[in-house]
Amino acid sequence: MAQTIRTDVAIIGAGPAGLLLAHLLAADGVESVVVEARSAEYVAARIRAGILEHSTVDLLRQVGLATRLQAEGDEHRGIYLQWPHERHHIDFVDLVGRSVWVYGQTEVQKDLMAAHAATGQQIHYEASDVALHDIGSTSPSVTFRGSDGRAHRVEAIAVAGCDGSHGPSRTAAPSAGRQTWERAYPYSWLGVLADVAPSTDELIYAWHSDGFAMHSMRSATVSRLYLQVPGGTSVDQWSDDRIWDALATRLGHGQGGWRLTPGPITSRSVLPMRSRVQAPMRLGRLFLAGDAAHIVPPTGAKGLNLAVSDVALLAPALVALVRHGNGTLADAYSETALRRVWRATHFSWWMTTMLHIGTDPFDAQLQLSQLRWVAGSAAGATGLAENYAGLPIRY
Ligand code: RFL
Ligand code: PHB
Repeated sequence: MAQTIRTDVAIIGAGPAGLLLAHLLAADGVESVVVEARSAEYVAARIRAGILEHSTVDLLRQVGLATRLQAEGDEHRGIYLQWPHERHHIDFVDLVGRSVWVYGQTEVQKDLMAAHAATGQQIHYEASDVALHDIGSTSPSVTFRGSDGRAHRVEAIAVAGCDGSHGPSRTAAPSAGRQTWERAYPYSWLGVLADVAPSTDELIYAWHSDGFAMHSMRSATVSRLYLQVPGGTSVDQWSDDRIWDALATRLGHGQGGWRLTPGPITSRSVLPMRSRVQAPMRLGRLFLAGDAAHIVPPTGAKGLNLAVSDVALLAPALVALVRHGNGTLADAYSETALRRVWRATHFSWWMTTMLHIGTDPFDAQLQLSQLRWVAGSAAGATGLAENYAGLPIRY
């Protein structure tokens, strides 16, 4: 016999979308139970995104989750956009009056886990066989096997699918009721973390004929760097020396006196690049948020920020539904969220295709022309700044 748990909202996935949703719901007196496939240690240690846009930081501040972010994060005015022999600063604060923050997703995740533990609400890590039931009815449920091997059933008023691109939520509804748009890119990113002070004060996005490169950071002593590599690349093909040599070439070591300081690499991984949007984001009493509904390539730094903006729209909709039986915001959720999702999807595709090298030399000339226009014209630079620093949550 499954052990039955009754709650207001069953949340699948304890990533940023799931845990932030639990936090926002708890602040309005709505109870939730979170079900997560991985262990707490694994979830807390995953290395992923690094940039928080303006509206994400505002929201985290409003809900009391920004204490460590403000003490340990780093506020940036903009980014550098470069191609061989030219580096241009795009100053978001001057252009659109908004900044971004460098604060790793790992840190956001730890803050969310600490806040969740403080509310005393239920969370089940290391859950297996997670399945959704009756999402078309007004009494949906989620079943799973707990880490102790026992069967559980969470009965709720609504289910939030925050379980990323490989979780069960996005395919829980009949395929006839949903539509998916996808774009696979023929390249990946090789990402490394290195124990060395960043060689730049703000992020560098570099176009180079050998392939795109990016210099990001996590702290005053930890750098995060990326290289465009062909799809299907294995990390074993890249020694530390090969990585630092490629970064030096593509990022312009020696140009205008700029130096890239190498250091010990502590982690490396290959990240495939794709775009995917699924609609609608609401299927009966199942609401999708974050990577469960959409994936963007990381070039626009939007994945984590979109997870946050989805949840900022979803939380008040679920509060109205659960506490007052009012479905107006819930009915509008998918359409409202998708407007912002498509804007970020276009921006991420645009940054990706402007900066990554393909096979066509004509495309390369168009990319350089586009980069010169973006960096050299107030209209071009403002478009990039407005999208990168982030649009309002209700876009
Ligand atoms: P998450 O963070 O993937 O969290 C989903 C959670 O659901 C759990 N889960 C399940 N739980 C229960 N039952 C199941 N059957 C489940 N299956 C999965 C997972 O274990 C996980 O804890 O999604 P969320 O919350 O929507 O947040 C989205 C962001 O994490 C994501 O958009 C970004 O991190 C994207 N991303 C990056 N973005 C950047 O801007 N820069 C980066 O460098 C960057 N690196 C990355 C990334 C995403 C990655 N993934 C998802 C493959 C690197 C990776 C590896
Ligand atoms: C990162 O620091 O991991 C990062 C920053 C900006 C991006 C992608 C990744 O566009």
